[in-house]
Amino acid sequence: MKFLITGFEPFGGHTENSSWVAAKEVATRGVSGVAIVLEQLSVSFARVAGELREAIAKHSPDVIIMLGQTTSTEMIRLERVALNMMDASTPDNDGYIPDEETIAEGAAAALFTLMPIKALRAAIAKRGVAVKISNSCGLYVCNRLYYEALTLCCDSEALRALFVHLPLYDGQKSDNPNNPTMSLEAMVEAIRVIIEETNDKCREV
Ligand code: PCA
Repeated sequence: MKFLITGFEPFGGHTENSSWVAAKEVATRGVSGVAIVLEQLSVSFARVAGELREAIAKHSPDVIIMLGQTTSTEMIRLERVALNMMDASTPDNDGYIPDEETIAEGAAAALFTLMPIKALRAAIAKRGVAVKISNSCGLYVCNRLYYEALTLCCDSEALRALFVHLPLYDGQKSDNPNNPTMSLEAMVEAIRVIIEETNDKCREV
């Protein structure tokens, strides 16, 4: 199976994005029996969907694992749902601030992942990494990306996608002393578990 792992460029005044740091580390270490390709995406409402489509056309993955950073969690967050809405209070990296804009006119208000998030949560927790299922991916660029990915999954029977929000990693602690962090090791472990479990489940079918 081929997994496309995406992470984001830095945004919001951060010099790094934990999602890209973790994505690179997962790709470097690899997972046995699995092909992993990596793409960095822009924190841009206007460009992120096109970048995802290009990455899919380039790599033809079976599974897309999208990673994003959030300062508001100390746990890995497996995102269940993407909403057909863009709204922000801070600009994206193009300087754009959407005000309750629909992503796709007339399309579903919400799209759900078909990945087995409860089984993945259990598998990650078993390795001792703090994890939870989240029912809101926010309304910022991560949700915009997830809505696109889940739309593409509706169009293609075989494609699966999951968005995972990560806390800041421990290397960002000194720049963000008031936010929770998680060790890079734990994040990489969680993502590798997601890949291993997904690969195993698909081989059983
Ligand atoms: N997090 C943002 C966008 C890029 C990222 O890493 C989000 O949660 O929407």
